[in-house]
Amino acid sequence: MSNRSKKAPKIMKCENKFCAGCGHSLFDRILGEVLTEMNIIGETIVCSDIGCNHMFQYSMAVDVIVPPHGKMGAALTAQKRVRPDKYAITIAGDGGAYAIGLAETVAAATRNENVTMFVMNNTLYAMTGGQAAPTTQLGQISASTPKGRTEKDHGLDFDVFNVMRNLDIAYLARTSVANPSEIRKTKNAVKKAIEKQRDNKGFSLVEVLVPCPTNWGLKPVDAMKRIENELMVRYEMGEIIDK
Ligand SMILES: Cc1ncc(C[n+]2csc(CCOP(=O)(O)OP(=O)(O)O)c2C)c(N)n1
Ligand code: SF4
Repeated sequence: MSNRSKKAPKIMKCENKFCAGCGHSLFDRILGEVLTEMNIIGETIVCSDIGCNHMFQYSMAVDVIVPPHGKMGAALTAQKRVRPDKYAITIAGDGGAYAIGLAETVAAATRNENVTMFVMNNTLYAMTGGQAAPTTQLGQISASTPKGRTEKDHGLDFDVFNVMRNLDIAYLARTSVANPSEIRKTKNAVKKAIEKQRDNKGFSLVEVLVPCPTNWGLKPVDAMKRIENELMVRYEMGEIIDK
């Protein structure tokens, strides 16, 4: 029987610190492979938001800065203007990018800043204990919606792409890590988003639907099924803007 496992690139310097079955780890491996294949590790600074997503920096050997939570759109803008010779990339959560940081995310997109945002959407604030975020789905149980999110009490969930799709930006895509085909699409989107920055095309954002089995109260395999059966059905998937 052939061994089809692929060795992790050297940029992944040690085992990650995420819970078993966490989607952030899959994304980090994808980003590590893309930075390695594009040969731009030394030319990249990752602007890391606070959240479980920030734990990439323990296992990925790349330069990192950590601005205040949610301010990635502003911090990336500053970073790119001060060091235009470096790729300005962020890894953020949906809480950071779409709640506390919504204004900064949309403002950076409105200016079509030449930066790249990767937003891990796990439909809640994971690191602080699983509270509801704008992305928490109707009916979803979270630490702050113990009976499930309702329109009456918590409002409808918010799809930021309804705003972003109308802006003059270089690239907007939504993918997931739910199966091998989606992982390939994510890798392709990550590469394309970074290429837009390389070619000075402007702002790019890739949202990746990732499981949080711990706060969802699901086994890892069932958390992946939730992405396929619920989230990938609810959201528009694929490339929405590609200029
Ligand atoms: C200004 C500020 N407000 C709040 C917090 C507390 N805080 C830390 S992480 C986090 C939420 C993280 O959720 P998300 O961005 O969705 O990332 P995830 O943990 O799900 O990967 C919050 C509210 C903080 N660190 N700083
Ligand atoms: S709490 Fe959720 S998002 Fe955080 S490391 Fe664990 S599985 Fe991942």
